[in-house]
Amino acid sequence: MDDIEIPESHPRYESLLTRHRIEAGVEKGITSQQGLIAQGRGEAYDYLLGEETIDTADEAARAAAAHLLLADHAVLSVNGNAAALVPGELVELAEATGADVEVNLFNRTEERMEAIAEHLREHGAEDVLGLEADGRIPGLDHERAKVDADGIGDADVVLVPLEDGDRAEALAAMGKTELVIDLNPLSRSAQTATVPIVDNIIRAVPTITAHARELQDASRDELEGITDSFDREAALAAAEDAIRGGRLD
Ligand code: PTJ
Repeated sequence: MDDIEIPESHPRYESLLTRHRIEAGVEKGITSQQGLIAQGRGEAYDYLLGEETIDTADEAARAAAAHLLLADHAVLSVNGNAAALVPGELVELAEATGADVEVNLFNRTEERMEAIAEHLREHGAEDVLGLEADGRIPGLDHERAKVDADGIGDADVVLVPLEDGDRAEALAAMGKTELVIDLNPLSRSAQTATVPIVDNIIRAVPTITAHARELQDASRDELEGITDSFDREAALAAAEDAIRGGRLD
């Protein structure tokens, strides 16, 4: 992250920077080894999407911003990949929307929980939830089910970037409004989301923040108009079409 030298003119600048961040995340004890594989999968979809935010992903990001602003209690769930790729950007999104930040891991270890919480604090987070682990997501086995009772346990709106499908389904079954960032429109996470944002987390988080800032003074009616008119099925279909159309270079 810090000692990297990739010329910005490189045609794959963003992709190389992303790889470097994930690698540094593994070295720092933040990202799991499986996170490398997950990133590779994501990259393949991103390549086919043209490595850009398609219009429907931008609309989804706007709907996600509106949900976060309307929420009674919004929580941004942070795993090892999200923490490595967009730590400061997640803190900014939390500030723009009043959401809490909670570390929530698929492969949970106390060492990684602590390392991620510390990494987020280094990037400006004041309160980082997830370490209490006094709540449970029903329907999951012990370690993967742990959440904070006054964090994700209590939230009505949760942003889950790069979530494992099982947990995304279990959170949805709890009746939470689930905002998912996932480059694969066919993944169970994207398919179960209230708002699937089919975009790279590197672009998606700043896009949601930009919409949230722009909507800061919007009325409840206006925000509800945005959430109600968002068509998740159409967004998923458009992303799938864009990927099938693919790119040939
Ligand atoms: O840090 P942990 O222990 O919580 O583990 C995190 C990972 C991501 C390893 C874990 O949740 C996992 O194994 O996830 P999956 O099942 O591999 O799913 C990850 C999804 O994220 C896949 O559908 C990928 O296409 C997608 N993805 C990968 N990189 C990105 C991405 N989506 C958006 N932006 C990316 N950069």
